[in-house]
Amino acid sequence: MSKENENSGEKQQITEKEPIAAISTPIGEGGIAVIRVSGKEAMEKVDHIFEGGPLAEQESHTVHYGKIVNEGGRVVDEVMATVFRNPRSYTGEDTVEISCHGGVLVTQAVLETVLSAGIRSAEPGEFTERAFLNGKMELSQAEAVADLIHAKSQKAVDAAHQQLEGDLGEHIEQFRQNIIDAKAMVELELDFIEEDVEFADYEELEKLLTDLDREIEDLLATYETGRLVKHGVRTVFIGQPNAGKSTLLNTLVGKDRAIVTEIAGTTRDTIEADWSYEGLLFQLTDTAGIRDTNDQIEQEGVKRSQQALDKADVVVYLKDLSQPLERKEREKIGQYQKRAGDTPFVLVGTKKDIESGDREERMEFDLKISALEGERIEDFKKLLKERALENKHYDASSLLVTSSRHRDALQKAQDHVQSALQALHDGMTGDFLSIDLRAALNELGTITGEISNEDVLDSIFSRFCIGK
Ligand SMILES: Nc1nc2c(ncn2[C@@H]2O[C@H](COP(=O)(O)OP(=O)(O)OP(=O)(O)O)[C@@H](O)[C@H]2O)c(=O)[nH]1
Ligand SMILES: [Mg+2]
Repeated sequence: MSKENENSGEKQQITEKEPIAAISTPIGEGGIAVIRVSGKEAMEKVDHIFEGGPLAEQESHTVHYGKIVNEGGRVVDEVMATVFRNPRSYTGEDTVEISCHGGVLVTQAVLETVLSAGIRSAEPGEFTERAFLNGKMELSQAEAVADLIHAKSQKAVDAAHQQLEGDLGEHIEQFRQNIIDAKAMVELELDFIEEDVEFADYEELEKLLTDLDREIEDLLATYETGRLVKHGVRTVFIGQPNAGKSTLLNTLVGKDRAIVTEIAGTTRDTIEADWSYEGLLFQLTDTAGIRDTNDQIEQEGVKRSQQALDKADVVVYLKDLSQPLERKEREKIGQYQKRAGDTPFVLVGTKKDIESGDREERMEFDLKISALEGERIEDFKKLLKERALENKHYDASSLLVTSSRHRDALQKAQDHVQSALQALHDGMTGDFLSIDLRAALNELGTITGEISNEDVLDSIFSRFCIGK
């Protein structure tokens, strides 16, 4: 899909590069497949192999029926070709989108014919990279395109949309403007400096920097939630063998993802499954029941359980209620709880349907469930979400920072703002403040792409699929 720039009237510096082409729809059988061609003389090049043109003489945003014909004069496919003229295209360049029949071989044949017209294959994300370089979108918006494609939950889609619409970019732009104002105040002062350092607008400058520090802090604070929304909440089920971990995982995902038997020690390796609840993605990890064992495979499984634990966003300990709680297990639970530290820890009693009254040790459970009977499973889902998001900013409508790259840049920008503030308090001269303010500006500029280098761009665009 090509997004026409609504503000095509505004000044844009479009650089048209050599034409590139790629299949932009997923490879497989489908009603239609789209091959995108973008770059200098895209229409003219396609005209070499398109019967039904010339596309080069057509208006922007018009669709034309025709045939793709190869060098030997054979008709490869009947297609519809849509013309987008510079600058009113996704990339900003002249673009042709060829809709052909959606078979694997026919699509490939159309692409090969297009390539034979002196057009090269596009690299992953190259269309979007050109859109960025042509000022069609800023860098954080381009990254949002990738996030949108990779999104696995509704919340992740929402967060990507928000970033795509430029909400993050607007925030950053406002921070930059504030820093530019602060710089102006500092530099104005420099002109008058004699021996005493004094800023005419000391209080105003102090307030500006203090507010900025707080606002960056507020935005940074959304990252914890943003990360969960984008990548999912890593939820690890642990407990003794036979506790019902695999049964619970299967119940949540609605299929027999993990093998369940009455034999203790059934699960040997960690098993992962994605599960969405109220728009939030959970990456569930079922683990091998933890116990002392001489079995080599099981030992390795237990080791992996421990590793999964260390990466968890939420730990769920399952205790089989049909078995007495022994002191040893009770101590173990305490150790896990301690090891989890700040990570939310949920203690769940399982097999409530066959709970035995007989108990050596008493323990407070967060919840008692029966996965087999479906008892209190809804409560369990609610509890999981609640605990995953506790102490986190979670306002579905507010802007979330979801990328670690953005988080790092914001963090560095904030450090510089804080050290400028410190310099101000310490009575340092304006040039000290200026250095920090300039550094903060640079950091913020890397988010929107005003400041970028090839390595950063390469690593961002290589996450895209070919054809985007
Ligand atoms: N009555 C009852 N039985 C259950 C319940 N949940 C699980 N079970 C049974 O308990 C046994 C063990 O269940 P699993 O889900 O394999 O337990 P696990 O914790 O994954 O066990 P390991 O993989 O060996 O660590 C199976 O026979 C299940 O059918 C429940 O809610 N009620
Ligand atoms: Mg299991």
